[in-house]
Amino acid sequence: MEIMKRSGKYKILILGLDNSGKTSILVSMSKQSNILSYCSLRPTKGISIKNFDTDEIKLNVWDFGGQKQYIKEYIENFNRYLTKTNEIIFVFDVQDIDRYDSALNYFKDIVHLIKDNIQKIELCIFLHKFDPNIREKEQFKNIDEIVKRKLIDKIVKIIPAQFSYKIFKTTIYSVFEKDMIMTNG
Ligand SMILES: Nc1nc2c(ncn2[C@@H]2O[C@H](COP(=O)(O)OP(=O)(O)OP(=O)(O)O)[C@@H](O)[C@H]2O)c(=O)[nH]1
Ligand SMILES: [Mg+2]
Repeated sequence: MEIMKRSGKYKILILGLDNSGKTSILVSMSKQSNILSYCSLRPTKGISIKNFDTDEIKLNVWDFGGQKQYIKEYIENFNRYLTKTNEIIFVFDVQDIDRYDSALNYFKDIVHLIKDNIQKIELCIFLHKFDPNIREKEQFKNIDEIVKRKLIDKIVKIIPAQFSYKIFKTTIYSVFEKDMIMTNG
């Protein structure tokens, strides 16, 4: 955030598997959004770049569509995308338990690629779709324990000790909620 104060510009990359909710999160950040904005969402084709400008900050957000056919190219050219990046947000869909491992593999590749840049890059992990009523559904009644064991513990193991990171539980329901549950910085 110091960099943002100095230059007024802040570049964020938002990554994660397809359908994890990245574009929806960005819609939630936009002042113009309403319920119809969510209905018209389609899978993002490649990378979609959006600017959220206020008087003080120019936020430049790169939304990396997560469908399989795009990911290989991102990994191959990631150094290019990283130029002037201040923050990376990686989104996990907590409701998509079958694809936790696939999401973790993608996350591992990204962490590996930013290892040498980390001094300048903030790493945020969103455990997304943690909806207010999630525990009422039979298949998610133990979601806290499942997320801890199958996601958080593994995420923490992937991140090298010298990295600073923040992990949040997020949902687009109840407006956009962002509940920090862990940090080492
Ligand atoms: N239950 C729940 N569903 C959500 C939440 N956020 C997004 N979704 C739904 O998840 C689906 C996928 O959302 P997108 O925002 O298009 O996902 P994406 O990560 O941008 O997907 P790609 O563009 O393919 O990478 C949509 O049906 C959203 O309505 C949330 O917090 N809770
Ligand atoms: Mg999208």
